[in-house]
Amino acid sequence: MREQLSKIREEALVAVKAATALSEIEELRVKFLGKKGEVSSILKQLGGLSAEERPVIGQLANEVRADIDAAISDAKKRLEADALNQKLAAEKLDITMPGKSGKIGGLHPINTVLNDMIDIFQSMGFDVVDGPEVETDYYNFEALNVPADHPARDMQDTFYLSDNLLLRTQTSAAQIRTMKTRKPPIRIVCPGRVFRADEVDATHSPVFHQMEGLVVDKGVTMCDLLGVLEKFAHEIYGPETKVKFRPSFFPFTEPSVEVDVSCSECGGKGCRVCKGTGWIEILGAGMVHPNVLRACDIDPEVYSGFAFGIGLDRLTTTRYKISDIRLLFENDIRFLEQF
Ligand code: 2NL
Repeated sequence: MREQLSKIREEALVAVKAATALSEIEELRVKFLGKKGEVSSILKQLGGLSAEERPVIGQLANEVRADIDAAISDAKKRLEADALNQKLAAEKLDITMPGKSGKIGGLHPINTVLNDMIDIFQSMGFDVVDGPEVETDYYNFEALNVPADHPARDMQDTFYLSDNLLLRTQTSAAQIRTMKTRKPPIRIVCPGRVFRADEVDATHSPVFHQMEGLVVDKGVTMCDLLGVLEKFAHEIYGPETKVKFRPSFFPFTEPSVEVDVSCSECGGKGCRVCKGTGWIEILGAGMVHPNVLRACDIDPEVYSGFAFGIGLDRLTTTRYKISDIRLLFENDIRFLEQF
């Protein structure tokens, strides 16, 4: 038995030392130290020994068990350390490598222009209001004093969804709603997409962007209109820009004006951008027509107001020297990345 135990110890220590996987170690533990293992089977035979031999062999068996146990612990530690080192080597991170930066989105040039415009009007005390793109005939035309036989109401110019519903041709409807729900003083701008059944070319698109503005209070005059719009033009184009007001006509304002600024490209000498005139038209405006105030239950004998409509698309194409309005709507990333 003594020899058997020595042999078991030798065999176990060699096998454990040679093991290359944790699963192998577990197999060896079962084989040598398990309930039905080799050391246990020796211990089971102790009963057959003499009273002198039993404690001696018993002690030896326990020593063998302890030695094998220690060897197994060592081997486990060794293999676990190996596994960790392998993992660390495989997942090694080189913190000196150059980084990969993510793609950051940017603002569409129209939104950059819009944000600038909102800043300018907010600094003059205007609130921003918006409304739906699908409107009723009443809010888009009727309340704005546009008569039933006006050419703008023609199917050729406006996208009708039904007899009564249409895609808004200007953002005025949001302002009509504000006048019907808020008491003056009112000072608002309404930016948004608007729609007209235009043929597409380098300067026309059936979808475009507009910002309308409205001021209603006691004692609002044409001078307030001229001052606000001149301030706007100087903020957008620079303080040296000349501003010119021309008489015009809109059904919803009386009197009406159109506003030109001196061409920012040639300084007024005449060039391709201003078609040789030295001036660029930027907006239309006027004093709110009494019929429009009346439609909103505001007494034109007590209150007066002015309104204006500014197209964003041409402001954007002239600012960034974009030759074709269609580029603004194609969402080609190679174009948009330039802004
Ligand atoms: C242009 C000029 C304009 C308005 C829009 C307006 C709105 C209300 C009452 C009166 Cl609620 N007027 N808007 C006024 C004058 C001009 O737009 O060139 N549009 C394409």
